[in-house]
Amino acid sequence: EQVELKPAGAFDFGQYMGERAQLVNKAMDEAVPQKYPDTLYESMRYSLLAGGKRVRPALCLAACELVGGDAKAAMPSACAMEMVHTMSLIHDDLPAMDNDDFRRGHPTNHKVFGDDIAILSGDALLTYAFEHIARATQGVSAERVLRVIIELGKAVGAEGLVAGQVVDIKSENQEVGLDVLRYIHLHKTAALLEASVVCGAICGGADDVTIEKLRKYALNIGLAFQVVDDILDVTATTEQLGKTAAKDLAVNKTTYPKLLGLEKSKQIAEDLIAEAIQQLDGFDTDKTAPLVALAKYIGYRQN
Ligand code: GRG
Repeated sequence: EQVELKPAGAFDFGQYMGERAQLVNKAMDEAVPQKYPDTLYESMRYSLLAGGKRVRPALCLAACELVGGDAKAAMPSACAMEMVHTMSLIHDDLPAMDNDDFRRGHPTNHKVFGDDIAILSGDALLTYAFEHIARATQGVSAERVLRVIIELGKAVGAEGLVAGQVVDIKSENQEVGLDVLRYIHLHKTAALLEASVVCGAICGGADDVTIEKLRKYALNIGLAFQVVDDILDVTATTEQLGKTAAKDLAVNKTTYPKLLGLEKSKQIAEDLIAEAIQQLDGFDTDKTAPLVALAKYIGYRQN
């Protein structure tokens, strides 16, 4: 799958992300080699190595480097973020959830391997993510590795992704307010972006004040990601399907544009990105380029 990322200013963001994706893909290929039982590992590797922008690993490595760490220290955490993200997509695509046939340009995991193996390979990726952090992280104190595991556990479980997905499912075909919409976005999307940045910073040796600044950066880009997604849903659907189909789709789902209108939603996305970038004040400007560019990419992407 082609990854299309626009360069932001002098810093070549497209090239940066391409290089990072290559490093992360190699590390994940080595972390999850093909072995017995064949079907299980084929299913895990099918989704893990199927493309994707690798935004979460990139955030994790960039945060580690921003606070003065070596990216190698955060690589197992970066891979773990993508393992969790991938398994959440495998489960999200199942007939019992979103029932999707395609993901990242390929047939979904359950379409190729069946629902049973898709559930189990998702479970295996989720548990292995934690094992991999504990086993493979080098040059980071045991106390910091423990903090990383706690951060990721919180982001994924009943206080994170799973909670967001439950509230999302229960809100389908219902009128919900901005508070519920914000809850869904914070838990389904922002939580794992937050864990990616915070865990990278912890591996890089950051102090608590720095970690909390970067947490705020990540929460803001996480929320912006979903607001922009909602905006693109309206604009892309209207363009691609025509107005009637767009309206049909829109009845099932509450979105920012539905609650606040397109213009106000765009303003909110812009404000969130500005507030995220503001958190990077005080760091070395030549070191903040990747996180600034990632925030701008999330805020101003066109698809
Ligand atoms: C996590 C234990 C556990 C269970 C899964 C199904 C579920 C619970 C949660 C759903 C989470 C979900 C699908 C959130 C949406 C995440 C999101 C923003 C996806 C798109 O991310 P991109 O654009 O995608 O980074 P690529 O393909 O580039 O990685």
